[in-house]
Amino acid sequence: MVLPALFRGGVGRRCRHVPMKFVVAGFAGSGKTTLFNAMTGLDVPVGYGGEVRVGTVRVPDPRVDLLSRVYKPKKTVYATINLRDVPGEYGARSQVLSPAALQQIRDREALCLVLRDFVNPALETAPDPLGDLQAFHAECVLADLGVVERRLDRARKERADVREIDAFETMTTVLEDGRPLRLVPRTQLDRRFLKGYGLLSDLPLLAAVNVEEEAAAEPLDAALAEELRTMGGAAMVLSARVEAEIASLDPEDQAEFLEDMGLAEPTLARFIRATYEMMDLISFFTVGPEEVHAWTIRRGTVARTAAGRVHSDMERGFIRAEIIPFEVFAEYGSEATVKDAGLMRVEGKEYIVSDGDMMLVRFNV
Ligand SMILES: Nc1nc2c(ncn2[C@@H]2O[C@H](COP(=O)(O)OP(=O)(O)OP(=O)(O)O)[C@@H](O)[C@H]2O)c(=O)[nH]1
Ligand SMILES: [Mg+2]
Repeated sequence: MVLPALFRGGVGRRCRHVPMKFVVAGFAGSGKTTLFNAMTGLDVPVGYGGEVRVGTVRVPDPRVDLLSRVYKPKKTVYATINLRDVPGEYGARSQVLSPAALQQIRDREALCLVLRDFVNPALETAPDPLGDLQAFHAECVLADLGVVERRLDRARKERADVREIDAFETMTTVLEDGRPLRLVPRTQLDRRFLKGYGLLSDLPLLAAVNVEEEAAAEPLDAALAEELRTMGGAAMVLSARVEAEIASLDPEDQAEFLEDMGLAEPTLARFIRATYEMMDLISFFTVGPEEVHAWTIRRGTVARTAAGRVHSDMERGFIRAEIIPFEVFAEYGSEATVKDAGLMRVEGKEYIVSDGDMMLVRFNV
């Protein structure tokens, strides 16, 4: 019945730790691989093209840092992202994405778009992040329109479900209007019918405006911010080179370096968290001497389903959850003091888990 037992394994199905699948995309030489390296800690050669790569990104979370300091567990598990790096297309087609590149974006769950705002000596074109954003957007809308029109044609011929035809008609209208699908609210578009088509303009979009090192602490250009807002996306200024350098430093040197650059924390940490939050993802924590573990769920998930994220037995045999909100824990410093203050809550299976809940699941199978 107590949590640590499950980490010894042996009961039912294994833990389900499924990372979200993100992609770094953008035009040639915009700094995608540099950013990918900084995010994953890998050391893929930068500079020109290369292969598609994947890596794992740890979602920085100061709450997990604190829990790990308090519990001193054998293992600390942060939420993770599976990240893919897609090389750009060179030559005359520098503001175009190849069909192969588009294919690498399709099966992902969120899109980090790198917009070049620095002089790249290997390219003839001056930086134009706003132009690149618009070109990228146009590419996505065009590609989606092709997919949607083909399916609509077939669906009509096959006399498919009217709701499906309706969904594809809605999408055609939106795309013909040059708007991305992500702007269409759930109530107006039944996304069940979109599964498997990998529609690009429906992906959550976070742009990294990749600037020269000297500009790393500058605010986001207003026109860019506005353009992204109308696309239902968001953006952050960073310098991939600076972030790569920070990532390679020892923690002691990092602080000094950040101060020199006029940065409060690595922008990358904020960027990763922002991508995560954009997907409406939140974390709950399980803690103990064996393991401090951040689990990822969608906002609105009930306790019983969340428990199933940890172990299928916990979902099946769910009795109740004992909850300590992280803020409360941080204030009181230990489980015992929280309990003494009467601030540990007992919740049932329908309880909607909040971001930062520390959860102990009582279950019986
Ligand atoms: N000045 C400056 N140069 C950068 C920055 N980020 C990347 N670069 C340089 O830009 C060049 C291209 O960087 P990559 O990371 O390989 O770019 P990419 O988008 O992966 O390029 P492709 O995969 O070929 O499309 C390299 O020489 C980088 O060092 C930055 O923040 N500032
Ligand atoms: Mg690259």
